[in-house]
Amino acid sequence: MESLLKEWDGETTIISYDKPTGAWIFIAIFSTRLGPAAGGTRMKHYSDFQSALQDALRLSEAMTYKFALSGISFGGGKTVIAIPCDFDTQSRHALLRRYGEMVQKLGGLFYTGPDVGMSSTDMDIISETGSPYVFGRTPKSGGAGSSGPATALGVLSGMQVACEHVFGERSLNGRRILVQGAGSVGGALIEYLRKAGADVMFSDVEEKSICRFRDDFSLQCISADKVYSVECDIFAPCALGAVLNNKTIPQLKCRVVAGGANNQLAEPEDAERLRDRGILYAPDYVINVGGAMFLIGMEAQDWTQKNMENKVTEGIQTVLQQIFELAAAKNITTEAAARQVAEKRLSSVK
Ligand code: PPY
Repeated sequence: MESLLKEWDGETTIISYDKPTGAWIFIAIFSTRLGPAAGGTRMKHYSDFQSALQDALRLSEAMTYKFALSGISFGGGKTVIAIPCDFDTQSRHALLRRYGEMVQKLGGLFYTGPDVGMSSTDMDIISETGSPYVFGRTPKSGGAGSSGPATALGVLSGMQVACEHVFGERSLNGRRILVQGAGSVGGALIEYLRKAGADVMFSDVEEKSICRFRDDFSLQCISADKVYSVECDIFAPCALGAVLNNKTIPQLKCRVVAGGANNQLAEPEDAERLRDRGILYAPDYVINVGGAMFLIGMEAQDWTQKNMENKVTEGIQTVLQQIFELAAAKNITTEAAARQVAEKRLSSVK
């Protein structure tokens, strides 16, 4: 734990052990340079304490770059609630209320919302004690609801720019696209892609998603063991992190990687591995910011739905184009180019 924290470049980490449930809560605040830190709360089981902490630390860094590139005046943070494998769901409500109290005590240093393992209903519970620092409540409770479709819209916009770069045209019509994970982001992305005329395949382990997209939509379902080696134009990771690594990258048979999942690269060298294989990578935090823009824009800045859609689409396309051009001009990876653009924005603010 000591070395993880020493090597991390962020500002503050708050660690709490929730005795009644045995859950660990990690609130990582990477940067408040552009404004109060914001980022989702991820709740899941981890094999060990270290990997849960590491997830929070890395995700809070990505949030910082996300906001820096999107022009939204928030800093980057993230919470991981690491629950034990025998977690009793009966205790969920009380745990979320205790977590809300922690957020409340931070007094606006950190704003949160949903991430993996969390829903709008959970946000309603957290805001019972954590209000007004909670985004993403249900519409019934005054929130904007699910951010999945907005994230998907941003990913779609990023794919169009990537296609222009690689194939010379933005259109996704006829492109063979594999979506890994058909949950709230991947599922919405599949719908956008079908409307755009793409030839969509998907991969998921949840029976409910498989039934919906394979049986109702008649889409080809790719088994987990083949997901990295299927031939396609675009591979879109929309589920887990670290799916791009030294084992999977050599198997890929795509021209573009563009998806909604956070922290897709297992290690920094994976950006070079992708480039060496001639695969154009649209950095995850550049194209998956639509959800954060949706939550903050709709709930804190009075954007209309149309307004939000335009800002997500145009904002992501402009920045991604700039990143691809910078990467080509300087002969660096798209990940390195994205970082340079983000760092520039961060250092322009005192
Ligand atoms: C993410 O984009 O990964 C998020 O965590 C979204 C978000 C942004 C701001 C507040 C809460 C959640």
